[in-house]
Amino acid sequence: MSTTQNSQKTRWWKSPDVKKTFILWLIVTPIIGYVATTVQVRAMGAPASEVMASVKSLMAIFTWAASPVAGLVAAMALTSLLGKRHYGDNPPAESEHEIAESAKAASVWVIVSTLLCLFALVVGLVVFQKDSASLLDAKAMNINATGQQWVWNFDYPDSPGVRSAALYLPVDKPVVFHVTSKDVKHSFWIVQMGVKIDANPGYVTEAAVTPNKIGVFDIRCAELCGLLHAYMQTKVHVVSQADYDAWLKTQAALEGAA
Ligand SMILES: [Cu+2]
Repeated sequence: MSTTQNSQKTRWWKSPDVKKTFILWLIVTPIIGYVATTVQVRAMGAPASEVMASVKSLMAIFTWAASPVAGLVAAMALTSLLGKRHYGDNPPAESEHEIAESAKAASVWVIVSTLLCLFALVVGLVVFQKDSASLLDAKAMNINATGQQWVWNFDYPDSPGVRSAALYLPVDKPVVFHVTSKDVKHSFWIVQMGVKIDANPGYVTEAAVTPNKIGVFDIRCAELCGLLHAYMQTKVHVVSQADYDAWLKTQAALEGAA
């Protein structure tokens, strides 16, 4: 049964190459999904807020949702690279490319892509919504975060006069960041808390989070802002409420003495 000679009668999905691709797709998809999810989720580190935990599971869901697409591309590449040899002066007949003109194949592709995009949009919006819920929390504390080439400074409007280069936050308390910049565009990023928002000169942007783990976490700039952009980083110390109050008192005393 040769596909070259009887290609008009042999439907594309019955071709041996398509069957081979399909079987490879079934094998490759779970491998890609598992490896990509494991590597990616490990690389993201342990979350220090509920938002970051949601972002992590969202990334895992998106990776699994994308793995059949990546799997199909890999399966087609493997079939072509391993199965096909140089054709020389005898390229396959045009009719072998029937799949390229198949309305059915195109429809399936468009519908599946649309569903995947809609799925990503809806699930993403749900997490995004959760992300910004603390912005409306009346009990939330306020922090002014100001970026400038190439440092971050933090002011504590609830304790006037207190300013620090490393951020201090009490655990389990919602906090709203009012973010701005003194010079160029920066991006305020608390890596393990899933907070990342632009810091624009002459403009205040807001982001909210509730740190839920005591520890020291990373703050970085996530917008290329000049020569020392890569070094524009500091730490956030998440401490107990008692430790936070003690730290504020010390800072206020230092401000008073200065
Ligand atoms: Cu930067």
